[in-house]
Amino acid sequence: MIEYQNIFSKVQVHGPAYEGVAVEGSIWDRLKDSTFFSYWMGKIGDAQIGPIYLGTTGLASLICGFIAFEIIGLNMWASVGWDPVEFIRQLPWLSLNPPLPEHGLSWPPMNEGGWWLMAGFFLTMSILLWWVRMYTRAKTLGMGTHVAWAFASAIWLYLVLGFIRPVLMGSFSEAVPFGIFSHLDWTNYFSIRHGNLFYNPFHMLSITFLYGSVLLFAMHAATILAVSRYGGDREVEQIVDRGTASERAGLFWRWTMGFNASMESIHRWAWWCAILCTLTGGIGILLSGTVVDNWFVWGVKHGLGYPG
Ligand code: 07D
Ligand code: 07D
Repeated sequence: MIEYQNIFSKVQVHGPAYEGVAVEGSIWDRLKDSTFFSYWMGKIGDAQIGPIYLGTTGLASLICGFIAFEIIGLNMWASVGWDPVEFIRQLPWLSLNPPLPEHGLSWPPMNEGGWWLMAGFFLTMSILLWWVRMYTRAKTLGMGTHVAWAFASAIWLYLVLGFIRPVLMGSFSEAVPFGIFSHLDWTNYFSIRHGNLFYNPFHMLSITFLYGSVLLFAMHAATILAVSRYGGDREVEQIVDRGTASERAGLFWRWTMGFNASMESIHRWAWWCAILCTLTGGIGILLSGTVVDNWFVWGVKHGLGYPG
């Protein structure tokens, strides 16, 4: 059927499945026949699914993640007497808790935190192996390792919360429980225990970068969408054939606030803003209870209290 098409018609055009650039150094072959097209995924991104790279670290990570998931899930299920209906009904409130305080950093009985330690170990292995996978995949493709370092910043906060700070405090009971609401209760309790986390300057920084990331993301996404009618979303063309899109986008911001980020710098701003959220956050948590016991008292002492 012949249809009228122009460059603004919403059609999905695609050729034969593309295996991707050839690279050296992979020990596993690319799964050649695993590629397919999804019309609906094409609505939100690239319609071609695969080839996916599993690899040794990927497989090891998935296995470790699966073990952690099973330990957490089975402990939760056991906590409702193996009743499947209650398990589903109470799932958000179920929890696998860290060791009791009396066990300090020693290995506790399985039901008093041993399962938590084991799940934590496998979850951490899974996350670290996934990090290695991201790093090596980027290297193999000849890319920078920015994604891996961004992920490392999140892992830093995760490790501070569940491992580094508990070790410094001398007890795994300080760590976060595995559970939907129990981890929220833990977060609330942490703030109260340390005299209101709002007075922790690193919590302030972390929030600033969180809000900053959201603001930058909104500004960048909106700007590119606003010039996509001039081809602004087609980054390659904008680089080799300077059109009107980038110039308009830059001028818009110079008009409205006198300054514009460059096509490259906006991504550096976004990268740093996001990275610093969890980086400063991890510092804030690490200092709580180790260096500063009560952030409100600390704040008042350092001039954050009401001036009177
Ligand atoms: C959208 C990418 C997809 C990821 C998703 C999360 C699991 C957990 C495990 C049932 C943005 C997958 C979730 C695999 C299942 C079990 C045992 C990322 C996107 C969809 N939190 N937190 C959530 C984690 C901490 C806090 C939601 C993880 C700290 C608050 C989800 C960690 C503190 C609120 C979740 C972690 C804290 C949440 C949505 C690890 C301080 C919410 C997350 C490993 C930082 C929100 C009911 C999301 C909510 C929420 C997961 C750590 C505070 C369950 C995996 C200890 C205040 N957290 N969290 O979308 O609705 O992230 O909670 O450190 O309000 Mg949390
Ligand atoms: C948790 C990094 C680890 C995640 C990893 C992901 C999987 C899933 C599954 C793919 C999120 C592993 C992934 C396993 C795989 C699938 C499906 C990142 C994580 C490695 N706070 N607060 C922050 C605000 C209060 C408290 C940060 C706001 C209260 C504590 C953030 C408010 C009290 C901690 C922030 C507010 C309190 C924080 C988190 C307002 C509670 C932390 C940044 C408006 C009553 C954490 C220094 C982040 C931190 C943290 C925001 C209020 C407690 C900026 C906006 C006063 C204990 N808070 N907070 O990116 O770093 O987390 O603090 O009230 O530990 Mg807070």
